[in-house]
Amino acid sequence: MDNATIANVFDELAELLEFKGENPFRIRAYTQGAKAIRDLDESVADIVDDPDRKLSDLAGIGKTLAEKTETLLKTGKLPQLVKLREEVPEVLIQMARIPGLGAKKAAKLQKELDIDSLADLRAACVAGSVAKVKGFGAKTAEAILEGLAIAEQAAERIRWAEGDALARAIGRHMESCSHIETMQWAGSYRRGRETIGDLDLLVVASDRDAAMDHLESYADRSQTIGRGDTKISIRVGKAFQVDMRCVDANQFGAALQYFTGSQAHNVHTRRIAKDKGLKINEYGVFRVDDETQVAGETEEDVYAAIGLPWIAPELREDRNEFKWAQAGEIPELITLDDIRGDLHMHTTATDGQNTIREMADAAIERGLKYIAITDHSKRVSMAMGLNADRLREQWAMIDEIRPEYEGKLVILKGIECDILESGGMDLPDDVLAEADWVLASVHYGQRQPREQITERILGAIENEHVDCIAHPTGRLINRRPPYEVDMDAVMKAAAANGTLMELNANPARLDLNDVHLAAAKKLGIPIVISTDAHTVDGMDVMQYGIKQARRGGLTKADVANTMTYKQFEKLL
Ligand code: DGT
Ligand code: CA
Ligand code: CA
Ligand code: ZN
Repeated sequence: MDNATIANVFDELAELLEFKGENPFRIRAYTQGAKAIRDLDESVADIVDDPDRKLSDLAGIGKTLAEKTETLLKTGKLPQLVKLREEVPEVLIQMARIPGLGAKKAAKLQKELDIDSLADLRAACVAGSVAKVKGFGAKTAEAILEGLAIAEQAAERIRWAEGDALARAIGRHMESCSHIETMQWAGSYRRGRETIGDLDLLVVASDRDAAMDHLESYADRSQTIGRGDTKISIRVGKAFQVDMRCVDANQFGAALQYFTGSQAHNVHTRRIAKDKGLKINEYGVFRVDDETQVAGETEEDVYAAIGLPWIAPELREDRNEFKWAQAGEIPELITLDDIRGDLHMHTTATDGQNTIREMADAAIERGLKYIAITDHSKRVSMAMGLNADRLREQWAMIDEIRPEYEGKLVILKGIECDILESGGMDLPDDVLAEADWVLASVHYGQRQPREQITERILGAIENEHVDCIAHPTGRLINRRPPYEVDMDAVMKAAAANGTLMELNANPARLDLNDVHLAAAKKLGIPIVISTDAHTVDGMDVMQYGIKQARRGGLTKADVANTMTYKQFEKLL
């Protein structure tokens, strides 16, 4: 059982206990434990197996949680959770989240009307049966309907790249407001989380009302949720929320630090401040004894006041950043400028839309020094995947083109070879042996049991011709969960075999994720950040991969395609 699965169990437990009105401290112990386990860059199962280590020695994991984890690992389930699930049906939890409903009312409705799903609830509201339940009435039924719509939409977090496009559009609009002196995005968007719940904008304005009016004049605004003296929340498009806060210039750094979060990071900064006799909040850093402000104008000042160097927003999740900061060892995170090669892209030979030459020219335009052409192998029949003959034809073509790019760009003969459902590679070893660069990926049989998928990937890692595992978990953000795979085993094998692992920069994939990347780094596995471009423009997604890499704490040295081609050739 991997860390994420264990963490999910504790989150669910917390949610159910919350519904039952349990002691909040107990609930918090579970959610904190879940976070600690999810963020951990080594396998919990390994720690439990290690006779020299104790799970409860880890920060955030108490004795109870450690015991439950062991039960979970040994038996695959938690009796407490099984019981709670029987007591509290899933639909009740969903109903309780609807604005205006709450646990008690939800339970009453569910029982009296025998509601099995939110769709049932909607139907019951529309049919008028909710209004007839004692203590409800037509008004309440209407409010529930409204709440349902919001709950459905609010549950949707958008991908970072979408949030980025939106933030840029709103940013351009706000720039034309002459009353705004300083403007900066905060929140999960600034931290580069893979999904964004809402956007948080901070401004210093000479006229706050005018600044808020200006936001309200944004063309795609659909609703103003609330507006006060310093804060306004609007919805743009169908439902996405944008918050804007106006702050004083001498508090801007403190507000930026506070609203960038994460909450867990902020809780930790407050604790550090307290130990130093200081208080830190959205207005500044203050001495506790006489309330004098000691910092607030810039973020650097805020961190310096509590004895820390500035911490990059991508690291602010209360994972390792405080340990690093206190030791003076904050990694110098990778930037887009560090990238010299792109080792995953498709052409018209399969499902790409541009030719080898077009991709090569686009790579040069983007300052790259080497690329690998990695079209699909034959198993991907929908994309006209290449068999050995067609692949060799493509390679002959690359041989022909290469002289044109001499001194400008190295074009590697690559392949994205499928790992077959039955195990083994889609192309014979003698073909793979001729390639400069072999990616192995799982596209089919993604619903196989964990052992089977893991075995398939381990087989690919052990194949001496495979250089890198592409999009290792197969997840599509907001669309498809990762396939079941023992990532600990995969990473250990990759480390042992010198196989590289991909961070696929496609904003829908971002695969490996941030926690996996930190784990890979710890094992010394070189990461390759690739665009998997299917068009010339597809090469522009590299930036999203860089964001994710930064969240994983990766530096230039951790990423293979930052090397010069000479160094990279040596690594291969
Ligand atoms: P999101 O919007 O769900 O993607 O995630 P965030 O991190 O942007 O969260 P959001 O928009 O609710 O709040 C922005 C930041 O403001 C958050 O990361 C930390 C800070 N913040 C908001 N509410 C609280 C709070 O109740 N306590 C503390 N300590 N910080 C808060
Ligand atoms: Ca937010
Ligand atoms: Ca917010
Ligand atoms: Zn691909």
